[in-house]
Amino acid sequence: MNNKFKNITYVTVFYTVICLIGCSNIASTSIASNDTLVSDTLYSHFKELFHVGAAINEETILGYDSQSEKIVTTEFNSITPENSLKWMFIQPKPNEFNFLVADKYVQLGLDNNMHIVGHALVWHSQLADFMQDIQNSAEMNAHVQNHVNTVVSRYKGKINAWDVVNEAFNEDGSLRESVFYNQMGENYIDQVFRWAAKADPDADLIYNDYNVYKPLKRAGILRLVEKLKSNGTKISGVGVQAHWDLNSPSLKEIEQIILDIASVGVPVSFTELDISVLPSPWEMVGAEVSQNFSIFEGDPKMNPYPNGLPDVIQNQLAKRYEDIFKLFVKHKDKISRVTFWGVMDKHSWLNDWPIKGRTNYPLLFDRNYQPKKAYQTVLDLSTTD
Ligand code: 9MR
Repeated sequence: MNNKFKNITYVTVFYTVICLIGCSNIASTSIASNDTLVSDTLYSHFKELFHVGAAINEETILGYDSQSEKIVTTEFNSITPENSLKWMFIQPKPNEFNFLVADKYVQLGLDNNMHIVGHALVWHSQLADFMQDIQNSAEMNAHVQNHVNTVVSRYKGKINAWDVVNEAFNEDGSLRESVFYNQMGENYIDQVFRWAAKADPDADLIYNDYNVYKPLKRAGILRLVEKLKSNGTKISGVGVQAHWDLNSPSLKEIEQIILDIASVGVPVSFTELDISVLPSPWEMVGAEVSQNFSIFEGDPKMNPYPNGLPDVIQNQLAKRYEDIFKLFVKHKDKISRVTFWGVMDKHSWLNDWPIKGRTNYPLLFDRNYQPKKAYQTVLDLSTTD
């Protein structure tokens, strides 16, 4: 039996229990008296349009968080490893690979017939220490080629899409002077995509970044796509991270992202969607300040909802998700995947960034693994425009 059908039974029991405990803010579809209603989960609702995924943490991958795992396997048909496939964990020392958690991650996806994402092959952050010290181009090339080839080959035919290069651009659309850029030269992205394509010709190969709503940065990314395509280098799509908040970027800006990426002939994946509801320190101190916001730690003004999200903000969050998903539905022909950056609010990275120790509410499931109003709003959307 297809695992997704088995999961309909699990989700019936799961939401019955949850609703008996008391879920005030979700509509009658959650009352598990009717399998067809309960089986309308996020991924099944949008199944004909695009994949719906979640980034999962190590606890979920290793089976230490069964409630999270249940949500992942019933609500989503795609997964991304939040941290477990990053270079510092996979290859902490030269040619010493550790695939323990990564293997379990891939197995979880295979067991549940999911679209499996690999994140991220080449990224200046969460890189192994030894890579930071390399001062020689040939050595850098050899390590990057070895990493890409070893990791992609291991999961050939299993990992469906790779974030091949992550966050390579500055905000002005120029290339970031990362260790890769400095040692391998400005064509390093093309080279890395070629190595990835050679290791698994069937995998989708994505370039992934944040702040893609900013025109200059987006222009740099679009130039890259066009350059790779004109060189005959495979690139399958642009990943738009989508770490957004209640007001920014505007719907118009989001729509422009979709239109512009589609105009260079590749689909968009929203790879890391979450909506912060907390005040932004950038608004308080201006854009030029360094990103160390420790002065705000413990400041109640910057952490206004430590004991729960007021209904008025819960409603704003639901409306924001509704508006965003309406756009996604409108442009379904240009979008291949929408992935949330996490499963439930408790584990979101946004509780600790850009200010540590806050209580944020960016996802569709709350701290008690219950669906929020935004969840229901998204599920209630028509999938035809
Ligand atoms: O969610 C990840 C968090 O647990 C890590 O501490 C952090 C380290 O940089 O990375 C987070 O994930 C990032 C992703 O890999 C790339 N895009 C930005 C994400 C949020 O920082």
